Amino acid sequence: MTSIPQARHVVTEIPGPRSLELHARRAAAVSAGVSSGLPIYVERAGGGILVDADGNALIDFGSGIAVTTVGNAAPRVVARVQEQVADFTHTCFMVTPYEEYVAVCEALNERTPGAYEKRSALFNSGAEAVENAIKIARHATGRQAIIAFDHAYHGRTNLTMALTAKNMPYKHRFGPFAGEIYRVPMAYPYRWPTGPEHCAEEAFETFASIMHTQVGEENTAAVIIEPIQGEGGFVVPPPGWLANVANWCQSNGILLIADEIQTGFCRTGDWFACEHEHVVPDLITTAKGIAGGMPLAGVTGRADVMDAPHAGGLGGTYGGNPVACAAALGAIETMAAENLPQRARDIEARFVPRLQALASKYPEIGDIRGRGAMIAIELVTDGGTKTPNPGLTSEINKACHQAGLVTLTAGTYGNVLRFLPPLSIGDDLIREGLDILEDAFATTR
Ligand code: PLZ
Repeated sequence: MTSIPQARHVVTEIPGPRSLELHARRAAAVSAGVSSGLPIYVERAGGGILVDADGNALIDFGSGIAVTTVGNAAPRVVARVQEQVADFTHTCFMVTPYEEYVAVCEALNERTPGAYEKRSALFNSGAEAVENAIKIARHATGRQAIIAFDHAYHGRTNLTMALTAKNMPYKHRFGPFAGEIYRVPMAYPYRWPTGPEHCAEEAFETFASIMHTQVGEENTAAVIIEPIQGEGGFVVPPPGWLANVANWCQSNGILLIADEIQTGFCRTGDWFACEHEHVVPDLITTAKGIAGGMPLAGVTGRADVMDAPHAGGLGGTYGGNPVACAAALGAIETMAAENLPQRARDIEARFVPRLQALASKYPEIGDIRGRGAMIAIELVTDGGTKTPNPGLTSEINKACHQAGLVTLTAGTYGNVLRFLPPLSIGDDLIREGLDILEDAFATTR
């Protein structure tokens, strides 16, 4: 348990004077290209609370974008990190290896979907994991084309910008982008033109047709997909669609890469979101929740695919840093010991009825979706036209911040309010956070 009192406590304006001071200092030191959604400067965090430099205690519905799934400074993570950091901090696994890296790969191979023999490799960030999954897929298949979906988010490096769909803020003026990336429609039930009931079938047909006529199955190395889209707005594809895509990939010798960087590690109520659909990808990318906040990422997959690149073809100075690996072992142990998949499902059960009640009052809530502790509402001007309402989304988001609740937005149209609480948050804080959201609607609208 964390020593931080699990209670919201707002003592200044948000952000308060000390945070504003730090923010001014930052403007003179930090690139303006790096921005913060809620510039309170954090000093401590744990359970479901962030404490800022002014002594405000805010409820955390963001987990640092789905990272502190086990909670901030989770005891098992802290203990392992402290021990490791005192033993040694770095040798470079490519120079002189160590056990912690191997143990994290073993845990990944064991926990990820797929009964086949697996291998893993470790990296520093989600984007780096995606880059490496693509490298491995191209090497293993001898093919070049990579397929990504509308609304996809896979990172900010050059190759992953090419995979990411949204221009602002991710791609604008940062091109040219990597080649041999093709985009296909996402099965987005709420916005499917002929209605959600036709989404699964028509989206799959369009996908298969584009693949055949514009790309060529035999040119395609891999299809990469977030089983539930994250930055794109928590888009949950209709049941069966992902399985159809997976089967189609398999029959065409195309690898399926599941990007579970945001959905993975208990976030959606199972260890991995693919499991809900009984889909077994060939490769899976993980990061975020894997290491309780320390930077670590992985690519896990079929042994024959993962072993395809020549020795020395994969790597990096810091990939699988021993301190980050120790943190991952502590985080994974916490997830299993505390049955965090179940906790994520409990959290869903606490959120959804409250959001439904809110939606019955406010027609601007067009859709409620997500799984586990990855839930969102999509805001529109009205339920009929479904015109995105980014203005209201931003106002509600700000009103929550002012009241001491950390919320995040998402979505291609900036009109999705998303909730990603740490799984260590208590029910009282969830209730209070949802009260704040309710007040935000009452006062903003
Ligand atoms: N794949 C599915 O969600 C990171 C990005 C925030 P990195 N999402 C948060 C931002 O604005 O930069 C993400 C993801 C999925 C890949 C990534 C990339 O992970 O660790 O941020 O590189």
